[in-house]
Amino acid sequence: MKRIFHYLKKYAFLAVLSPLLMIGEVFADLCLPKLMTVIVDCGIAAGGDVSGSKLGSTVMRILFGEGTYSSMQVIITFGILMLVVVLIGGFFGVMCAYCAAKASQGVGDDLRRDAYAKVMSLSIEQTDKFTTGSLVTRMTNDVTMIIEFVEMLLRMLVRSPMFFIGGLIMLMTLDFSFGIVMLCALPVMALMLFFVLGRAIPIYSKIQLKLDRLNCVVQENVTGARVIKAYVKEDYESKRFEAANADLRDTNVKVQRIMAVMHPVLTVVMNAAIIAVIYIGGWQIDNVGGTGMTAGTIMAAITYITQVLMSIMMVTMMFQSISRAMASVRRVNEVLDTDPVIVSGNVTKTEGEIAVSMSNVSFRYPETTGRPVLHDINIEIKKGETFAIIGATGSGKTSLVNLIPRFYDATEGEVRIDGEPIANYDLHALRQKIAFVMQKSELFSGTIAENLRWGKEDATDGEIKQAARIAQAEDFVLSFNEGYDAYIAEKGASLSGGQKQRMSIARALVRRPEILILDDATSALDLSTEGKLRAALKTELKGTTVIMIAQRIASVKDADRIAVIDHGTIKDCGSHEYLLEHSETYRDIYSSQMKNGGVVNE
Ligand code: DUT
Ligand code: MG
Repeated sequence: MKRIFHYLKKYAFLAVLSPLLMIGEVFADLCLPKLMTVIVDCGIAAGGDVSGSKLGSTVMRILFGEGTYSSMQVIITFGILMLVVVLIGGFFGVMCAYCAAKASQGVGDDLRRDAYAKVMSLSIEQTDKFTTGSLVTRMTNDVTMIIEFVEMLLRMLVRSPMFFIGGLIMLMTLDFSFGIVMLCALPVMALMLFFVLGRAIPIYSKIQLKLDRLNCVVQENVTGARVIKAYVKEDYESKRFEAANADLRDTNVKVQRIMAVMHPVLTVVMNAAIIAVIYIGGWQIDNVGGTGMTAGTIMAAITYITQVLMSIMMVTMMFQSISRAMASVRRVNEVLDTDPVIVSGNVTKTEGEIAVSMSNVSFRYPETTGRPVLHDINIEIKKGETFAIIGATGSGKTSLVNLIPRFYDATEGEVRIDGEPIANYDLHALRQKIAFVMQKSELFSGTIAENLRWGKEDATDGEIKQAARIAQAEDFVLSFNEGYDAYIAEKGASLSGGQKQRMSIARALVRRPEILILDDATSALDLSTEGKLRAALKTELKGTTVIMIAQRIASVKDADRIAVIDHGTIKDCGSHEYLLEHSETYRDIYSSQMKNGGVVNE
């Protein structure tokens, strides 16, 4: 909650103004029954004789001077007065709502922005831990709950107690016995609130969890729609969705069922109190002279009772909102309070002969136990070198290169770029040096040119075309009617696997990186296209250090050095010829690929 007030500080003016305006509205509302009493008692019952009412006689004297007034004169005068009071109250009410909305939306906007910035700064392992679905709920639904709460707070915090106390005081000034009726009704209400809220509040935090779950399922199914169709798993996934949905519904119903008790009880208590007031008032008119009890007074009393009990109803609504908001605040706080594990340093520029070096590096994925994924890694990659990594699936190739742009930090040992430990680098500057083509191509909805400019925002058309040419993407790009302006669907769904890979490579090349990492980036290309690509890379990227992962010997045999990785460590390292002679693992891979059609020799 402290955090909410911290955010509200920026809107302090609105946050203070809003309750002040509310005071005006409540004041107007509390005046109305008093004015009505004059209409009923003096205007209707007494035929224009205002001598029985202090308010009536004062107002009439000021407006029309001393004398007698007709019945209609009193009714119309006070009718207009009531209208004026309603309009003033309404004006205050609207202004109050406006201020409250502005302040609460502002708070929500700031919260969302900060939470978003935080999420973007978190490392992959941290966002994985929250799950994407939950992060989305936290930034949307939970923030909305907080907005609603702040708005409620600004409007109701003043309104309810004022109505309650004001109504009670007004009731007492009408007649003391009415106050007693109210005092009898209150404990009943209090008891009910205690039971209802005590049971409902714990359920609210559960609702958020169920919503997370639902979002998670929906998100997986929407993004994985193709796979689901391919495996004809619609029924299975529907059931999973159904289950999450039903769970959310049941929890919601449970809360609503508890809350449903409230309204009928309130109505019963309210009507009982009204009956009591009418009975006591009527009895006084009949049996006790000179108490000043009139029909108008009874009517005013009924209105005040309704106002007081309604204010209690509002308090319960506030509690409801508070308890929901508490759960949401906790969840948003969890995001805001998470410190990124990958902390940026401040080195931005470096020069060195050794582009990438790793000494005694071992790595284990966070929160996993057992054998580390990588161990005893020692490599030095020279500037401009083409360094290939080959190894069985699951041997740790991707994990190894993930350490270079600090997607993860090594558990032990040190990774250096240009001789500088990567922990010292400014993260932005570090990643700017590197272009990473991921094993799984990720493209974004937009035109081809837009996607390529991702690599470098201010790239010229010439640079983009050149990158596409090197990546062997030009042919297929030009085959589209719109060429570079052709639109590609979300996640590049309208392209083939090989086209996506070439787009990703071109995107990386646009950046003109110092270090280019290709993680199995040519796996979907046929051998002749891959050959052309490799030749183009060799001639066009002279100074660039290239680290390429591949499964096929054909893809790596031209590299300056090839590292054979096996079960998380580098077994052998050297040129193709050297490895053929000295590495058994490499020979095994070589012979197995030779057997499968001799692809090694292209
Ligand atoms: N692993 C994890 N968590 C992850 C990613 C991988 O525990 O987020 C494990 C799975 C595997 C090992 O790390 O046992 C190495 O995975 P990596 O992705 O590095 O393997 P690879 O050599 O890139 O395999 P592939 O050729 O299939 O891409
Ligand atoms: Mg991999």
